[in-house]
Amino acid sequence: MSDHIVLRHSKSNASVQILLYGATIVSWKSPSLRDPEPSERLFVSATAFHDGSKPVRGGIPVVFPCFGAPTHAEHIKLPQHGFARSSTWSWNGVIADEGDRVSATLTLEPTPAIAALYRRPFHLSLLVSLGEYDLSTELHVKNTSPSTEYPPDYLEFQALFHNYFLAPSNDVLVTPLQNLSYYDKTESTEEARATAKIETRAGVDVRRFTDSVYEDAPQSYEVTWPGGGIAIKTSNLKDVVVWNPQAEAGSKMADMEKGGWEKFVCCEPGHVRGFEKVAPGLTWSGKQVLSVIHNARRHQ
Ligand code: TA6
Repeated sequence: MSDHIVLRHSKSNASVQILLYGATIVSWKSPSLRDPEPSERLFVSATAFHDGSKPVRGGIPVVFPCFGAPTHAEHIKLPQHGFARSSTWSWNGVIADEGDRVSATLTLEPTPAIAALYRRPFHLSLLVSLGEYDLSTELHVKNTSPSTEYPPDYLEFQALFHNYFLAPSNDVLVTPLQNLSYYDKTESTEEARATAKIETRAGVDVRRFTDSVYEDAPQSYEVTWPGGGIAIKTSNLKDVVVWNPQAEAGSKMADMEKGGWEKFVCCEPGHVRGFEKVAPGLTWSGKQVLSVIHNARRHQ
């Protein structure tokens, strides 16, 4: 069995490549109405690790069950951003081609390596679906606990799609985030990082080192730059993170190519403030639809 899946859209020749490692999408090539030749929409660092020693630096890593450094008692042994993006997922070998969409589903259950760090039973599935000009990813989290106790043996988790969009980072704007409450993780003290701010900008840029967690966001965003853009529509992902390390942080990352921070913006929908909780036998799902913006406005 190959270590990756390739989906190709027969009508637009769009394509997506998904690694079983981390269920990480490492390429999404899509045409637009203006340019019928598919072009890469995601950034992957040229110095990303591909040997399974650490998560791929780029593409669309899946963050589960914790975002950032773990804070929940059940997550305390886990690495930053949890284990989903550094575990090898399973694929049933099926590519579902429905004509207008082509999709594949990957699954993850506790492996010995996961169980050594995380004692909860769970079943994850990630549905990746490629359209003519869009790509959707949908994460299902099932609590497979057999418990019938009361109160229920809830599964508590965070989840996020850590999208790295290929874009000229210094010309990017993310909208609409104005008037939202957010937390600035670039602040130098824990107290400042834990203090909510209000976004005053109509369009958020990442010209400086940016690591902002917006809470209770509109679940519909546009990431645009002169002549390009991606629209994001989500369901059940109430928060969104905007990140670019710039040279300040990017130059210290072993798997970030030199100057890589000038080539991407991360706009990451998720549930990362507080924890989702799902009762035994039930399933939570969170979805994003990424669409190429065909007539991206030129910025003022
Ligand atoms: O999503 C933004 C963020 O949480 C940043 O704080 C930065 O750590 C980034 O994720 C990358 O994290 P990683 O563990 O992949 O180096």
